[in-house]
Amino acid sequence: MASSSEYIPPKVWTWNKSNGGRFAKINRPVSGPTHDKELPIGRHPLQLYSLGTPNGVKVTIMLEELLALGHKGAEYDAWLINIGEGDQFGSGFVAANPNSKIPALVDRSGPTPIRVFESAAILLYLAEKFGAFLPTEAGARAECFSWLFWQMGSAPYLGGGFGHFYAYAPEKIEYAIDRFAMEVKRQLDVLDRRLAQTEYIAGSAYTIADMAIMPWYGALAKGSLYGAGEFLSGRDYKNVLRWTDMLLERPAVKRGRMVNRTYGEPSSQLHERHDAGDFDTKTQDKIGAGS
Ligand SMILES: N[C@@H](CCC(=O)N[C@@H](CS)C(=O)NCC(=O)O)C(=O)O
Repeated sequence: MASSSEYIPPKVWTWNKSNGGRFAKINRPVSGPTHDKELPIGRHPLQLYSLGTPNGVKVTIMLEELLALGHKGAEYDAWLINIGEGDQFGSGFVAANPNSKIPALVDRSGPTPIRVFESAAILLYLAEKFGAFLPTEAGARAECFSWLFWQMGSAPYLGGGFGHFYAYAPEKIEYAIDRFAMEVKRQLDVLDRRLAQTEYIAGSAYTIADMAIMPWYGALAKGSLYGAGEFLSGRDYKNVLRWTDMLLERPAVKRGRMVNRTYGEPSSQLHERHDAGDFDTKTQDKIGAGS
């Protein structure tokens, strides 16, 4: 096995700011704000501060699904948080999420603003607030919780583990890629076997568990995450692909995936969403790339 030069950990770890990783500029061993910056507030009850990554689109899919069901209280402003530039370390964002990661939601519909962070917490908060996409029958509800939290526990192996070492680390370390490819393929197999039995991940109903899992594992199997579809033989996970394709056809999923998106076709990027009409008038192809 190819190995990188031998590393002997020192007695006490110290912060080497120039470790060369793709995120060296923003990764820090401490939390808290680095600068003063208030968050903007729009006119809708819900204020979302996010970016169109798999964790971000879970929430914009949910909001678009709620609006499609007719829940007017789910109207939202989606503000862009540029994590590459360190927006997540502004004082206003840290007040909304002390963990400095997108997505963060502030519900301003009541007398006191309510902040929610962690994508699954946001999905659950919205599902409970609007009584939607979360089964009420105990067994189905438990199944939905189980798969939702399966995603929260599993995705860091996919993103922070596999994705990091396969796509972003400054050198390709066989041991690390091997270890995480093995685990991520196992996770895909867990999903594939489940989806061989049920239409949606938690059973016969579409729930927040589907919204949480598809942007990560569906995208991975289809080859649109880390360019790793072929490497992980994504085509083998036929039930995952069947379910992903079904979800991607939903108009609300299509809209949700456009919000706060800063890559891909300009027509698929709606950097900020402040009105339902923005999908028709404010995508990057309409307002000019680079603006
Ligand atoms: N467990 C969190 C993970 C959120 C997360 O990792 N967000 C990433 C982008 S997908 C982020 O904001 N990274 C910025 C940073 O680490 O500084 C959730 O599900 O909300």
